[in-house]
Amino acid sequence: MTRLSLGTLGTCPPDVARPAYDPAAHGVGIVHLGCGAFHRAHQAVATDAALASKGGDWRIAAVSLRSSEIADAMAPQDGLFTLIEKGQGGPKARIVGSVAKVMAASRDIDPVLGALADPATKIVSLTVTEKAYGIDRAQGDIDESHPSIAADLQNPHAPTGVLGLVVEGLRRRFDAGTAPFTVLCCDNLPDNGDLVRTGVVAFARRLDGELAERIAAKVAFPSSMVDRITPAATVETLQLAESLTGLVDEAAIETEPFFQWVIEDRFCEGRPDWEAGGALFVADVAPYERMKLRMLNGAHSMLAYAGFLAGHAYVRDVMTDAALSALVRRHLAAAADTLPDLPGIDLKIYADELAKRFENPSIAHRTYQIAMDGSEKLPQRIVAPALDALSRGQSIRPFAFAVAAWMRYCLGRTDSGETYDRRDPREAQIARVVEQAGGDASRLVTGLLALGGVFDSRFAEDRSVRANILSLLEAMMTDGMARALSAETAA
Ligand code: CS2
Repeated sequence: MTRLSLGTLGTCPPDVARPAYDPAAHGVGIVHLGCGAFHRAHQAVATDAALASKGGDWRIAAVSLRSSEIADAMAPQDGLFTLIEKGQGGPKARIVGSVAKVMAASRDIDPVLGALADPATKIVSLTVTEKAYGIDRAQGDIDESHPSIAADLQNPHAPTGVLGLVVEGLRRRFDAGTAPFTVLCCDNLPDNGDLVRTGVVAFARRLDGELAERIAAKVAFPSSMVDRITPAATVETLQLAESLTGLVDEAAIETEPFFQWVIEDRFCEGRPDWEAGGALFVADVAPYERMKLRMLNGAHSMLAYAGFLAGHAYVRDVMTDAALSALVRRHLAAAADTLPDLPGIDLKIYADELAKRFENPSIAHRTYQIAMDGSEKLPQRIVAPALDALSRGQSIRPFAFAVAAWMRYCLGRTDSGETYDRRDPREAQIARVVEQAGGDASRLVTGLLALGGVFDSRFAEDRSVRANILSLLEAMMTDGMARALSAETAA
């Protein structure tokens, strides 16, 4: 079979959309850290539309930070990949041409640093997941015990972590008299622009006070809210891409039709016409970000823990479980109640649309995938809305339920006794708490609530929060998740 590439692109059947521009005619203007499925389904697609609409040197040099797999997959394809949209009707394929190349940082960091320092680079965007930053969110500082922060502070001119790379890139630019790039965080973190700014400036301050001041004064860190449900690609994804396009594509991805990107329009050196791809530019992203983190992501985390333990491999299966889907809707409503009004958005309609997206029968989104890195996700998804619910006198039960499900998941074994890997950056601490609790729900609650940086003390020390979590966790541990779910819906 023939491999997808610029040379073979023309052989695709006519119903496969192709770049409406000549990819090779556009230079690179963006370095993107983190070339996972989400980036390819989101920023790369919006950039593809921007290139088609207004052109410009805005192609993307993507960086894969840990593995070299995606770099190896995309090199023979000239950076092209197939995006398969799965909504109502059959799957639709589109070839995306905005990624010029993918560099594997773990193999060779020099080209990455070269791209960061290149005057042609105007934007450095990021989808690296919550845990990659190494920011101590409670203290508003870097976490010096984070492995890549610790390594990069030791060796700042040959960094491998996110903050180290951004700071070294900016240092090289300032030294060469080059204007700084804009740093655009696209991870699911609250106030993500300010948060990354705090981390970058704090990291730079450890190295050089003057550099830190220049970054603080000159670099733009717009916040952005990103949304598109994109499961990890599987062998079936690649097979489907081949059957739709007639070409072998090792980097194909599948995603839902829905796309949302809300961005603060503060860029130091210009930006692509991302509006052409559906992006919305606003003065303040925070209300959109909170809505999405609390409703979509909060419900996702809750249903991932409860669903995985109730035997549901995929989100769509969760939505066919009457008890659990009722709890998903309860969670969406409770999260909506913690939010201020957002002009033009009806949160009830948004909640209904989310439930429909979760139900999408053609998207195979694993609950186990969403369950990953819970200790990094719960603060903004569950704890923050719970604190608002507490201060408004609203019920905290749905949030306590989500935390209890996570705690139950932390035990690392299903109701039938099968073990699984927790996959959390705080694995060692969680394992210690679980071991010391020895199957006692109360000790488990106490130990996990005390994990550093996860639960705000106002949440952890609230008597009703603790009592609700404990009774729910006891029910989950004694009766099993399926019965606990029915009991909770009946309550
Ligand atoms: C999910 C998100 O894995 C997760 O934690 O909640 O990746 C979610 O699918 C996206 O944020 C949707 O935009």
